[in-house]
Amino acid sequence: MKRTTISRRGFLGMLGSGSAAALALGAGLRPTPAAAAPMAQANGSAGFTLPPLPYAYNALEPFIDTATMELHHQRHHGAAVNNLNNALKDYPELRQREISDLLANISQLPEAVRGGVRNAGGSHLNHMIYWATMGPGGGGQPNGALAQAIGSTFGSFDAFKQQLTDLSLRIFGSGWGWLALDRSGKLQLISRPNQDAPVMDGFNVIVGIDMWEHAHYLKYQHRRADYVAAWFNVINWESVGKRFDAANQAL
Ligand code: MN3
Repeated sequence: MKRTTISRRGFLGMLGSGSAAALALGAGLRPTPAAAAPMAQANGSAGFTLPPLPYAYNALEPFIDTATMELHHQRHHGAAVNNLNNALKDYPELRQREISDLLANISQLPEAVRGGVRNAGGSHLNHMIYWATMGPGGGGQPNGALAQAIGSTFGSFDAFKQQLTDLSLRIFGSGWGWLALDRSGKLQLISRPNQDAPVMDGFNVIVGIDMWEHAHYLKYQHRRADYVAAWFNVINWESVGKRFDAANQAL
């Protein structure tokens, strides 16, 4: 097994700090929510790259199994990165932009690339958030401002957990269930089909669960409720709380 050498702090830093670049965008473009911005640095001439996991592939055992993590990260997320670069092969300037920036402004992109950005780009962003908000020793409950906001919005952590579980299990086909901050700063539970990224319609996602079959089928098969319950045991609430704080600051 290949262990990653990048530190978790370094990876999370990449995911969390895009506000300066986003705010420097030209007039007419919507600023990218800071917490959704995956990477602040330029993408390089090759375009987008697959960031290493911030933990080992077996780090989420027994909740998310090693084989699923390897396939999911290397093959599914990796394919999305390749497809995104292929979709933008004639637009080198777009390959230098942040993916959350492209998605937030998708209606202003050339029509020829919108499908690729929506699907492959959405997948790239969604998966980066998914990896960054899980971790070994996870689970439990948030604290700080996020805990207060969840309590005031949903009544209790348990009520929030039940509602996110129900919403995720109601997804028909492939999609994602999300806790997100809307433009007014209100927490909402939302689902999206396929790889549609909520940043396309102004949501800044805080944490979410991949409900595609590839995310769970090797270990859980049809038992999607068991997968959702397991995912709650690997949520890195410290990382999620930082995303919430960044999203609030970007309002
Ligand atoms: Mn996936």
